[in-house]
Amino acid sequence: SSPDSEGVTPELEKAGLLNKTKIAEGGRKLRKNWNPSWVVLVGNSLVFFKDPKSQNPDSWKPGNSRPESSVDLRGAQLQWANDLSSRKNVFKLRTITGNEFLLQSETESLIREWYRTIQNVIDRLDKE
Ligand code: I3S
Repeated sequence: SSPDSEGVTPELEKAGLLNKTKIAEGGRKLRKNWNPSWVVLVGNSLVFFKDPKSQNPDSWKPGNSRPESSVDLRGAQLQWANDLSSRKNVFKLRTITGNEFLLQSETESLIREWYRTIQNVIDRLDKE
C-alpha cells in the first residue's frame, strides 16, 4: 500500500450495498430504522455511507465522501440474527462499545461473503 499522511493507507477489503439498521447504542436499545447503506470494509473499520454518490470503491479515501459512521472491528462480535428480524439473511454486529447493527441482503451468497470477510478481520485483530 502507498503512504499517506497517516503513514500507510489501509487496505480496502470489500465494498457494497447492504440494508442496515442500528439497534443499540452503548447497550441501550434503539428503534429500528432500516436503510440502504454503502458499506466499506477497510483496514480495521467498517464504514457506512448513505449518500448514493459514495457508491464507489474509493469513497473511503481521504477527501472523498463523508461517512455516516464508522465501526472499529477490534473486539467486535458477529452472529446470525434471523431471530431479530422478519427479514432473511440478517446478521448482527456488536462493537466493543455496545453498539449493535443489523446488516441484511436479499442475496444469501452476498451476506455470507460479508459475514466471512468481517469475521476474518475480527479474528486477525484478536490475534494481534
Ligand atoms: O423487531 P421489530 O421491532 O418488530 O422491528 C420492526 C419495527 O421496528 C418496524 O418499525 P415500527 O415498529 O417502528 O413501525 C420496522 O418498520 C420493521 O422493519 C422492523 O422489523 P424487521 O422485521 O423489518 O426487522
